[in-house]
Amino acid sequence: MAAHLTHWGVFEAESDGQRLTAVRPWRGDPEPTALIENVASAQHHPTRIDQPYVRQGWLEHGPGAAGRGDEPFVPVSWETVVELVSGELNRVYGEYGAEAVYGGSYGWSSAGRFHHAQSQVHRFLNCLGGYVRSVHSYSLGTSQVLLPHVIGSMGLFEGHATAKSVLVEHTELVVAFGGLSPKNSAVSPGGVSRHNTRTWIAAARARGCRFVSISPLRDDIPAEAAAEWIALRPSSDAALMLALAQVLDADGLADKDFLDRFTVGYERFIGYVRGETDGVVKDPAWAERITGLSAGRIRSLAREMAAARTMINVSWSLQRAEHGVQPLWLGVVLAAMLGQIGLPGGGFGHSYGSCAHVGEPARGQSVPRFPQGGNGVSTFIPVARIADMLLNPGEPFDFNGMRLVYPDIKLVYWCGGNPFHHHQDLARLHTAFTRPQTVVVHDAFWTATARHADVVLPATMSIERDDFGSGQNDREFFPMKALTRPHGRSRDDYAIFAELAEHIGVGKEFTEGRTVEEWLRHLYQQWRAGLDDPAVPEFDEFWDSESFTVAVPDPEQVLFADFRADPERFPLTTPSGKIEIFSETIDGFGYADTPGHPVWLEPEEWLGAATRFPLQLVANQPRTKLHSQLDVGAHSQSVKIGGREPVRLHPDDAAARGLRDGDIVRIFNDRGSCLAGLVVDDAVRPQVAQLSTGAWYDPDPADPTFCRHGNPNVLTADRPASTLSQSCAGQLALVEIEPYDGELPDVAVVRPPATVERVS
Ligand SMILES: Nc1nc2c(c(=O)[nH]1)N[C@H]1C(S)=C(S)[C@@H](COP(=O)(O)OP(=O)(O)OC[C@H]3O[C@@H](n4cnc5c(=O)[nH]c(N)nc54)[C@H](O)[C@@H]3O)O[C@H]1N2
Ligand SMILES: Nc1nc2c(c(=O)[nH]1)N[C@H]1C(S)=C(S)[C@@H](COP(=O)(O)OP(=O)(O)OC[C@H]3O[C@@H](n4cnc5c(=O)[nH]c(N)nc54)[C@H](O)[C@@H]3O)O[C@H]1N2
Ligand SMILES: [Mo]
Repeated sequence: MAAHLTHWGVFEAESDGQRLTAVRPWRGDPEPTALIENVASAQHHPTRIDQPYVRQGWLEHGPGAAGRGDEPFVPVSWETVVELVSGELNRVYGEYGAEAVYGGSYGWSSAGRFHHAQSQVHRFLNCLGGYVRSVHSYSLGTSQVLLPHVIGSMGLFEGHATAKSVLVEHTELVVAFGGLSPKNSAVSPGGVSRHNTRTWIAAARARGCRFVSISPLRDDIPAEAAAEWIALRPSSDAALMLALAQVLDADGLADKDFLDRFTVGYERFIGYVRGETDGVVKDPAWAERITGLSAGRIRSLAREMAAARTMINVSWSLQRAEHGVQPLWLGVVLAAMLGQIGLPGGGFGHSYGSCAHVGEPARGQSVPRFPQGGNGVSTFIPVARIADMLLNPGEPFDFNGMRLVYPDIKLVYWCGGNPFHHHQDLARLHTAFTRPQTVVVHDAFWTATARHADVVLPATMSIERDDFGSGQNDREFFPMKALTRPHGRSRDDYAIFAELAEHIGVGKEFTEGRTVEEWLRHLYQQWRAGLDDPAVPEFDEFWDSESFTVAVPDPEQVLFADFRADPERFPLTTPSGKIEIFSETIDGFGYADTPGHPVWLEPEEWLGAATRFPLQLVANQPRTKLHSQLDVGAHSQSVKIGGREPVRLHPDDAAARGLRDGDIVRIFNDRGSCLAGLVVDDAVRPQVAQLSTGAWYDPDPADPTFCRHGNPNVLTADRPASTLSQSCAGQLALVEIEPYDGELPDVAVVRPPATVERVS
């Protein structure tokens, strides 16, 4: 049995050289997840890409030929495809320069540090002169822009947070905006060795900690929390938080000493809360009308928060929505008003339920990475502006105090991501993808993105190659030996880029003359030499071991403890060195949708403004897979209804529409529609429909706005969360649901696309 690391956990498997014959969770994992079942069942699925393919029109008529996403593919040899891609790269770099190549290539790809797909494609494109890149993530695009202005750059995606073990010991009340989802903390970028969500929550509960989950879904927090469920209207958290602040202020419960010493701008903010600036007191009665919660409960909750050691947890989902800046910033402000930031178990968390690594104490050592080299192009976009960029070359736009211009992209290179899963308003993206002359995609599967490419290069899965890896903040660093040989004629991304680079004449720059094995050894030895720690084994010993346990210097870490102890010596990296409740910087940008302190702003799509589309769609992360990965795998397929993704609806809303459990329904709004299988469930707040992301986009050939499979991104708006962040707001949208009476179309995306033999 050999251990293997995935973003959703570690498994042990046997293999007959071609396929995994036995898969079971790694012995060390106390809370393994069923997501590991997707791997073996998907490996040789018919949607696995078995060899290189080129779109027929592109092959016959050259770059720019129409028909992308709609045409059959022609199987070609590796020799031919290397000729074609290197020739096309030479042409585009030669005619238009590196500024015409988009290589942002956002996506999670697979665990494993060396074969990390983004590192591979970025290094390759850097050898050719560079590429237009993307900044920030779909995960945390608002936070990554806002928090440096408000609390400083605190290694957010690295999960900088007070350790969960400290919460277990000290926290008396967890107020979890967006819950503490056990499905989300199954996952972490790079992998998770020991899942512990239920364990830490049960331990805290056993000690007497109370949990309040503020969320449209009851099961956004594990049963072990025995949580109070406060089912607010989605998108109204900012109003609730303002009312909590109002009660703290009116009752004299705000910690004045803390606010004076550690924050700036409180007076301007509290003037707004008191109604001094706009004549509206943001009290619980005001918030009741917006949130749908009782004013009495809002008032008592504020008092309970002030009376206890309270952790305010704001899930990442709240900032992946229109005006996502506001509840995030208000979470920090509330924690500052309670005066518990920097104390064990109190303060602000972001977010213990969003990924497994949050609240795992920081490692003493990083792990080796594949170097990407230098990018010769400085132009970039905020990651979620991909469609805007392709549709509006030369157009200016605002972002975080800058005025940027969209470049004119001729060639898109994607390796390790699935924009036709992750981006909003997929029909618009479909149009945007008609603009470049050429699209090259590497993937292991015929995802919708591969189907929107001109050249499709078949990548290996991580089980088919040698690597090593470790998740963010994870204590185990694993060798990852190949478990099987590659499927069909697929190749490692590294091997593909090495051959292309060789053909273009930059082979030496890309490979430095090393094979995969030599790179693993080299990167490891370089890393080990930098550590100067005799406890770290030599490469050969590491490679033959199950894993190496990395040191953790401060297992009981408390976020901002230093700052609280000595703010002069350990200032925050904000302009004032303090927590900015009012930001002169943001105020100075003059964005109407992001004033200098947090406020309540009504979104365009929320229940308070719902008319024709009376349901709030929650398009959250899927429970049975990671994003769109291995959607054809057994665990993901086990919850589909009639082959469609499940949508959950409250019994009252189902009854009002004459819908029953198991029905195939049509979900729609003005942007698009999709089919889904209905699950009637009172764990969903009335007026809410939950359809997770991840079903492979399966457009009707005549209508890209209609997905036959249930991808919610045909329904979401491609609207930035704010001008400040230009980030993804895909979590929420307004929709209606009706019975689907038509003849049920096939889900075609679970089969490979049409192919034709080469004509000439
Ligand atoms: N409506 C809505 N949309 C959302 C969100 C939401 O909350 N609501 N959430 C957003 C968030 S937070 C995220 S992070 C994104 C996720 O979006 P993505 O990260 O793009 O989604 P994945 O499905 O993980 O895509 C990874 C792709 O890489 C491929 N792959 C895996 N390993 C390799 C490899 O070694 N080489 C190559 N070449 N390919 C490989 C997989 O087959 C898969 O197709 O989605 C976003 N979209
Ligand atoms: N199983 C699994 N785990 C994952 C992933 C996956 O694809 N599958 N993806 C990973 C990635 S890339 C990321 S970025 C993280 C994302 O982590 P999160 O952003 O925290 O995850 P989501 O599931 O999108 O949202 C969490 C919950 O927020 C609630 N919510 C939505 N809108 C509102 C609102 O307006 N107010 C309140 N109070 N609650 C709201 C929803 O009920 C939802 O279930 O998850 C990671 N974990
Ligand atoms: Mo994410």
